[in-house]
Amino acid sequence: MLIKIAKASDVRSSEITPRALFDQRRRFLKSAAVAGASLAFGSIGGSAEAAGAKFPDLSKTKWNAETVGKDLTPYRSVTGYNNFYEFGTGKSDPADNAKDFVTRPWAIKVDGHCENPGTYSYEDLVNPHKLEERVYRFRCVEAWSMVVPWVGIPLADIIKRLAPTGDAKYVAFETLNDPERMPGQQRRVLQWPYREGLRLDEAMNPLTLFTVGLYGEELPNQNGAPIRLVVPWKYGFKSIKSIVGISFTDKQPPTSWNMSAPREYGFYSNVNPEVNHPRWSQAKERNIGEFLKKPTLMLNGYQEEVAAMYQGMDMTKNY
Ligand SMILES: Nc1nc2c(c(=O)[nH]1)N[C@H]1C(S)=C(S)[C@@H](COP(=O)(O)O)O[C@H]1N2
Ligand SMILES: [Mo]
Repeated sequence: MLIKIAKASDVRSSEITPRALFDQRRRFLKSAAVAGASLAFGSIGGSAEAAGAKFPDLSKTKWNAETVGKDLTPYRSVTGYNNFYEFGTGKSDPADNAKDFVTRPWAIKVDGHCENPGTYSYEDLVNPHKLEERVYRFRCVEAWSMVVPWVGIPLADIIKRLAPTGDAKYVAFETLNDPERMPGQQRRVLQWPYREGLRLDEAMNPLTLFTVGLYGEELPNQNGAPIRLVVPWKYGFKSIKSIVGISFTDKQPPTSWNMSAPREYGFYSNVNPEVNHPRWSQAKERNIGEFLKKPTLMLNGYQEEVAAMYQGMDMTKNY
């Protein structure tokens, strides 16, 4: 009797675990990097895979799928269920409406209290040989979560190059403001541009990632291409997408969600199961793609790395 051995290509994608898919993509990307030039024309598999070839030597970190101890959220969920109001307020709007968003050339203006202000290109800031892969839990304020292998550089490395002066206490970030290219900005659901900010020590914390990719590929537009933050102990909205401005300030900068609903969203927005949102509980979360809810962890499980920054602070007042 013949035993049919399924080839990877025979397995329906719904049967592939995120982890297996990840390894499979990895192998593909490795061979893609070797294939090199042909990819420049997008002849194999389309632009997402071709872009992946730009990350030839991602370094592994202590934050990996094994140490995080959770199944990765499938690629299609991470890239198909998004908040990116510049491209619409529905969860599938960003994937639909950001398809043609052009992210090269890309410039980031740096100003405020630092020694190296100026306008930097994507290439100035992102050295492809310095990129790391970090599997982080990510918790949205709307009580869904995911586990994602991000690709980036510690924000601290970027900030050190920009050399903040003694007056710099906070870092403010801004997203592109261009209603022609970001159609969601034609409605004033938020005051544009989208703004976020961190205290300088939070920005310099080793966890804070200046992020350019996920699952070994360049960030899909709906996930904040070409550069976004990932601040994994804070609610998702702190992880600002498509950054065009970095400013070192002496005062706490205004942030979009705090401006829009100050009672609901504070400046800190640390993940905290003990402080409920005025309209819903924050005690539990649902990993997108999973059925059962699970308890939310204090600081999203990153206490060891970040709790010291908040010692003596009343986290219920500084929510
Ligand atoms: N510029 C900008 N950044 C943004 C948002 C946004 O609407 N605009 N949404 C935030 C919210 S609420 C979340 S939960 C995360 C979602 O990131 P993801 O789509 O990659 O999962 O992006 C954050 N960054
Ligand atoms: Mo969010």
